[in-house]
Amino acid sequence: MLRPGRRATVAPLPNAEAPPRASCRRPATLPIASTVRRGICAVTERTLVLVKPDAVQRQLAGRIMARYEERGLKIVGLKLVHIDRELAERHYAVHKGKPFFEGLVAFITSGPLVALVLEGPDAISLVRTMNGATKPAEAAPGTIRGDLAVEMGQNLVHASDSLDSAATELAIWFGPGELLAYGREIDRWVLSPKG
Ligand code: RTP
Ligand code: MG
Repeated sequence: MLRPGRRATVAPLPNAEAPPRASCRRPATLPIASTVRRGICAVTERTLVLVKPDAVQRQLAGRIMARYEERGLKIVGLKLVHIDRELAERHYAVHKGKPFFEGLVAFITSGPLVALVLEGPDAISLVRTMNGATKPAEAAPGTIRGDLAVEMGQNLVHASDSLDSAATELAIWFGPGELLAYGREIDRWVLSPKG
């Protein structure tokens, strides 16, 4: 029983560990979790971020992840992986057949990358805004690409661009049990009571 003023832990997604709260259940296929904030149900999105091989090689991975953490987003999944062509083609399936596809696959398989799942209110659009425009020349200062990148082909980060792509990408990159549902002490200072 949740007492007024107390925060519940995040209700888990299908591939997270604990069972969902019956009172706050969301559709199982969506990359969203339900939180009870001071007795009120609130929807919290999850999004896939890739800190791409160029960021790892440039020793920017920690600084880039710190930006998301400092914003208030919660890391609920994290791994360092060197992916093969098969996974790269699945991740970038939407771009198959485009002139840049082969270069994109070659780049994303060229070295280790960090895959992470971030959770928070409006996490999908919030992270896209933080990443900045695909072309670094068009990315606003203050964004990751606007501050740290100059080439579209080496633009440091990827993020899901919709609820649908987040659902697909979370399933591609993280298996059952690899996403953790947990509360943080700071959440009462980051998340508003009504969500
Ligand atoms: P991402 O998927 O990496 O988050 O980037 P995005 O949504 O901003 O851009 P998207 O259109 O999905 O393209 C994926 C990646 O492909 C490369 N690209 N090259 N040469 C080109 O015209 C071109 N267009 C896209 C970029 O590296 C982009 O991040
Ligand atoms: Mg994209």
